Amino acid sequence: MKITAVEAIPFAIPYAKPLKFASGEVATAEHVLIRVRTEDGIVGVAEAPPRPFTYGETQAGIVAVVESLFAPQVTGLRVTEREVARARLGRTIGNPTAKAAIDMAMWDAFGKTVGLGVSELLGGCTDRLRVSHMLGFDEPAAMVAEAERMIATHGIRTFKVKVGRRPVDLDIAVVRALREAFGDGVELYVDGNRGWTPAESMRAMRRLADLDLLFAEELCAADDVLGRRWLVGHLDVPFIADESAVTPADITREVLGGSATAISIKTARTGFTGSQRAHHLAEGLGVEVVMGNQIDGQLGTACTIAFGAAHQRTSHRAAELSNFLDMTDDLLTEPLLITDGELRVRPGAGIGVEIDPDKLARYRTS
Ligand code: MUC
Ligand code: MG
Repeated sequence: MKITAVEAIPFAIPYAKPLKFASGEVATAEHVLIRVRTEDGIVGVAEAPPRPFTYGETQAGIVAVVESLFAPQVTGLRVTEREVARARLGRTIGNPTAKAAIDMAMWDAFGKTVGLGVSELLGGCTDRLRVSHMLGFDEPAAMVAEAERMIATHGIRTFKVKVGRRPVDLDIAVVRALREAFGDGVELYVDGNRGWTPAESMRAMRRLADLDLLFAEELCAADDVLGRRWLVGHLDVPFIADESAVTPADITREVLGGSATAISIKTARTGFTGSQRAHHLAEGLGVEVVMGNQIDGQLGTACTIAFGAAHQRTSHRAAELSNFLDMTDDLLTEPLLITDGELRVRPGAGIGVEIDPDKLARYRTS
């Protein structure tokens, strides 16, 4: 069970359709594959997606921090010593997706070592999740057409609509067009990625009040402390803290301070070990959880489904599991398949995926 090596391999896979949102844009999945090797010949895998506009990480930075700091701190540990790894990596500030990927690769190696799936090791609540699809910025007709395609091809009926543009009318037109096109047949919520001020957010939400939204997410900056509390206090839908509440301390501060009433758990930034802490905290605080997507590839998505399906609170709502559909290719030997609007936990030990060596050779950048 002892870890003998931790590798960080950068790769780049273009998107067929870039995702645009208020804080940035992703046109190529320039991610880092993390491999944890053990003395028994087991290889645990996970992917780290750099999101400079959210966490300050870059692809080169993730490779550098893993190779220079994290790999030496983790090598020699048993794959079960996740708390020791967490404490050691925690001495370095930031770098959430680099740390999370090492944690998840250790869990994958642990599951493969004992011959059990990570999802059952974490809690085994269900074997599938409903899928929510993220609609990036575009014209109303194009966003309706994309939703139509998702319904027809994958059976997806929950949509997170990216908002946060100025003037707010641009986004209001989109949400209204989606509701008019699909009626009660779809679930809709909005994510502003901090694009609006609290006052703009309030105005927009008032104008969307008749559209039966499930949630509003991160419409404005949490740093606008009083403005955000004022907004959240006036909304009649749960307000999801996403990038403003990554750590358990962030979640406690945002929820108890009245600046959030639900949270997004993203395994890409908190791994399985940190996501367990966020989940248990959400249960204790009595707030809803949505399994979020860090614009993950299929490997990251397999991690999200493993965690989300493990608990009742994370499997209740549709989970954001579909960003990989817009990539031109991926690294897995067997692609993930969304059918009837659901994605199933991968069978098999660990996370249940294998990396295709030919695809890795094609897409690795060093
Ligand atoms: C999301 O839920 O916000 C876009 C930026 C980010 O950090 O994550 C994505 C999706
Ligand atoms: Mg978000």
